Amino acid sequence: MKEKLLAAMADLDEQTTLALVKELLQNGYTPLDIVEICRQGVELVGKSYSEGDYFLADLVMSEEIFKGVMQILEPLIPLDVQQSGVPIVMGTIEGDIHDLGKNIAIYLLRSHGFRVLDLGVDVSPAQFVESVNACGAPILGISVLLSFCVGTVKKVVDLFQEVGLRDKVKIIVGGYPVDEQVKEYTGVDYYTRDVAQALAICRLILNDQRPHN
Ligand code: B12
Repeated sequence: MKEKLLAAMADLDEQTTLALVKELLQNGYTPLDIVEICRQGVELVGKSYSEGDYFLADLVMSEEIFKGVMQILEPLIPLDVQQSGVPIVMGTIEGDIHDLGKNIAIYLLRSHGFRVLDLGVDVSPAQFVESVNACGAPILGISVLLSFCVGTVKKVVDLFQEVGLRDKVKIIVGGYPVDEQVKEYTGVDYYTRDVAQALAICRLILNDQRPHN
């Protein structure tokens, strides 16, 4: 069933995708398991696009289907009403308007009681620095999907260094091109393409005492 969902996402078959999501839920899969399968599905869409088999309209379609999946899943992830404490600042890097992954990461963090300040997409290095400085956030999450925007992530890190705030904030990057090399090049503290790991990293940084579920 998991493979069928992956294939339906990759084939941009909306009806089958949504039906399978419901079926998987009934069979005990968690919303997070399903998000991960769908993420892999859209990754296949991206691969077909880069190989010339799919067009831009197909990328847009994959976004629509993913949103439909999230509409089913979101009500099942209870939002912790006691969102308190220091905020985590999050945004998509300048030049990049991809936000599906960022929004999922934010939703997951909020659903575990973290306060997250969402700066949206196309966020400049100066905006990131201003925001972290203004609210004293100990964590900054940057989403980057376009490889050519990785250099701008480095600019964010350099700007924090320049204004003397680098040691006040831990920076995590997430998104399609992130890996150990991107971490080394940009100078960020952590990278992840896995939202569950993102949650674990934030807990580690804040030494969070919330119950782990
Ligand atoms: C959907 C999509 C679009 C949609 C975006 C809709 C939206 N609102 O986000 C649209 C159609 C608008 C789009 C446009 C473009 N896209 Co596009 N897109 C994709 C696609 C298919 C899926 C991305 C996605 O949403 N994945 C699903 C999410 C859930 O996964 P994710 O982002 O990785 O996020 C997960 C983790 O990484 C993590 N995470 C993400 N962010 C963060 C942040 C933090 C802090 C943390 C902790 C975790 C975290 O949590 C998420 C949940 O697991 C990818 C293919 C791919 N393989 O990723 C191409 C892809 C990213 N796009 C690509 C391109 C080229 C473009 C365009 C330039 C196309 C064009 N010619 O115009 C434009 C760029 C527009 C711009 N300026 O940004 C390329 C990038 C190639 C590259 N190496 O740079 C890709 C890889 C496709 C390809 N193979 O060629 N795209």
